[in-house]
Amino acid sequence: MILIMNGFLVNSGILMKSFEENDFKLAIEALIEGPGYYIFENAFTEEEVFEAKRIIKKFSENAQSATHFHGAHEDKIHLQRRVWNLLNKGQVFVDMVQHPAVMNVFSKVLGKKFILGSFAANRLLPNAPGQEPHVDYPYWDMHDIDEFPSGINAGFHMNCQSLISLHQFTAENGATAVVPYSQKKGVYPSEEIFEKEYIQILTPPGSLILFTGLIWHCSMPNQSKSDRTSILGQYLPKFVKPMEDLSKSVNKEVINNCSPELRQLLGIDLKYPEVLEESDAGNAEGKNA
Ligand SMILES: O=C(O)CCC(=O)C(=O)O
Ligand SMILES: [Fe+2]
Repeated sequence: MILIMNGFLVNSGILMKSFEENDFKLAIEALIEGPGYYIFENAFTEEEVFEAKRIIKKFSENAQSATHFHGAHEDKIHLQRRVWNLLNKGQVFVDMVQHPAVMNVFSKVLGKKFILGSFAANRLLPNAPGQEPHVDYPYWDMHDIDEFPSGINAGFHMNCQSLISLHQFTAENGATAVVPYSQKKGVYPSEEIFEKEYIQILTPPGSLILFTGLIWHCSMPNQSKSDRTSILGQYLPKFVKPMEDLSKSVNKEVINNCSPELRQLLGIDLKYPEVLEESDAGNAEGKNA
């Protein structure tokens, strides 16, 4: 899509850098067997980053919305702003959500009909305190292990995340912290171990970081004088219930214009749960169905 902004021609549909099969292979290995994350630097153009920041700023100027993992800093919660349901807020987000690296890598880690559970922004204003170390939905309340099936482990992944850095991410402005290889533990983070073992992922603006939701991670305090914003995509195997109710909230226009990739992400062709007594008679499952 071509946009004209402040006299500049902006092609929000064109990706700055294209990646190859081998990059995807390395990313899959990194997520499953390696450190649990992989960085695609400069995956998005300056224009896309500019447009995304502009829209996120507009939607988060005054609004306070639902957020997570701020138990220790209730008094500063206004310094961290979320913008939910980004797919309704601009074509740039529709493009970002289905980046080829996301589609290729996550189809191997999560299964080829994987879906989207959330696409939202996390804007940290100066002095935002960052988050508690955590794992992501659906593992995020694993601190109460009794809510989970007995024997739950990291044998396969029920969440992958994309994180797009819209600013240069630095130690000062709260670049995302992770504990490499912690996704293999399959347990809720220990704050003590996190403190000793975390590293921060430093990236230029427009980078795409892929990681598994089981990696111990969090946003760190923003001690700089400017904003630090990320876009977070949550991707799930086809059988995990999404966190944002996208089937109710994504606009008809977005759905009517969606690519096959976005159609898959929105789970439009998935059948279950189904009212089976009203379904066509006959065999619907099995190798020959
Ligand atoms: O913005 C970040 O660095 C990460 C945020 C995050 O992990 C979350 O909100 O679940
Ligand atoms: Fe997270």
